[in-house]
Amino acid sequence: MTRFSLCALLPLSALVITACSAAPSPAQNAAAPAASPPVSMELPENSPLEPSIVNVPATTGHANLAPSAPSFTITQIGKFDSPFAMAFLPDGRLLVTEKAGHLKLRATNGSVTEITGVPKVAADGQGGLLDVAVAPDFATSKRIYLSYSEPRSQGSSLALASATLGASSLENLKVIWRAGSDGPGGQFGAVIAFAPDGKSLFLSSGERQRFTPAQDPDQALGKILHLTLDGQPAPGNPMASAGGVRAATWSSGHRNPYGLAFDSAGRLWETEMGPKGGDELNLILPGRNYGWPIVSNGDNYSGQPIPDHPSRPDFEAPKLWWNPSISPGGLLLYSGSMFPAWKGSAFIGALSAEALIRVTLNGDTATPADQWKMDMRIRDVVQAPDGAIWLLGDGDDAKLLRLTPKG
Ligand SMILES: [Ca+2]
Ligand SMILES: [Ca+2]
Repeated sequence: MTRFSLCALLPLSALVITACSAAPSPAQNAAAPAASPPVSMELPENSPLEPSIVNVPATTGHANLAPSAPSFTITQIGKFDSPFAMAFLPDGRLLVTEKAGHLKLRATNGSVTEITGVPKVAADGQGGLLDVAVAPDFATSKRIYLSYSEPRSQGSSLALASATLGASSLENLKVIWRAGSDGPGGQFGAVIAFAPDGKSLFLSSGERQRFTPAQDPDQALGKILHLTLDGQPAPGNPMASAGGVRAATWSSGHRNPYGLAFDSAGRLWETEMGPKGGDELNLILPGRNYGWPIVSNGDNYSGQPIPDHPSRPDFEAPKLWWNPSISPGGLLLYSGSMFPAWKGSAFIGALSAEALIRVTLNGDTATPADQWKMDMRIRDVVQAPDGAIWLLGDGDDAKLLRLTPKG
């Protein structure tokens, strides 16, 4: 009998206090999840068929535009190796994550140093060191947040850590939240967005190409979580009294959410990589279910159809969707003054479409406005303190670009 199957036979109370918990590492502060029973390392190919659902085709919200030439000046200002995300410090320095497990700090003069003390990551496929976010009170706390795929005894788990940023190292590193559901599978989502009041945070958690966990209220996969700054379920969540994963859940039924940002009125917007032809821009509302994997305006990569969103109007439909796929990465809600005409617009970095996409927002309504051909896969989009828009590429030799008005 293996260690894992023995653990599976023990009652939950025993699991918590016995050696079934994974061996502690120096960075394990959040309650380490008990080792799970043996999990299949095979991923399903298709979403589960629900033959009782009659397909009602989606007819509104299709957002693909013909690509156009960029209408701004593009300046290359750096290069990174398979980066995932970037975030500005208040003084204009830039933190960049590289999936292999490197946290880089770019000074305003362009020089780049590596920050030591990052947690160990499971760097393969879509996993590794993922998002970086700078605490709203960074000026006094020096606190940053990192999301990453944490190596587990079976596969990996999405984890969230906080630390204080020293001159060239992380200090006081604490793992404050773990998804659990250890096992195989790529897309972690992993994007951090602070609430407008700066007192809590939202974290996107992908379904890791496993489909059904997105509809399982007891698995933190395929969810948007709402947590305190210390990684606990935020008070006031839709299922706050239910405990466990449910208490931390803000919304469910997501596939692979790579963009998460608030607009100036406090609405939370999300970009989500769907299956083939089903990429989405969603307005995230508390307690709502966004339908994956039961409905999608796209279909399985195998060609097996999935009923479109109007087939199940009880699920929240996307405001916009893209077919062919664009593979949305980071999402920026622009609030700067360098591009005054674009204040309030959403900017989406597209990987497979190799485009920067602008969407205008008016209350709850989203309208596609521009799809600029950038000739590179775009992983992240952020606003610099001066209002310039910075783009981060993807893969080896990924470019860092600064966009400024023409002329
Ligand atoms: Ca959906
Ligand atoms: Ca469909």
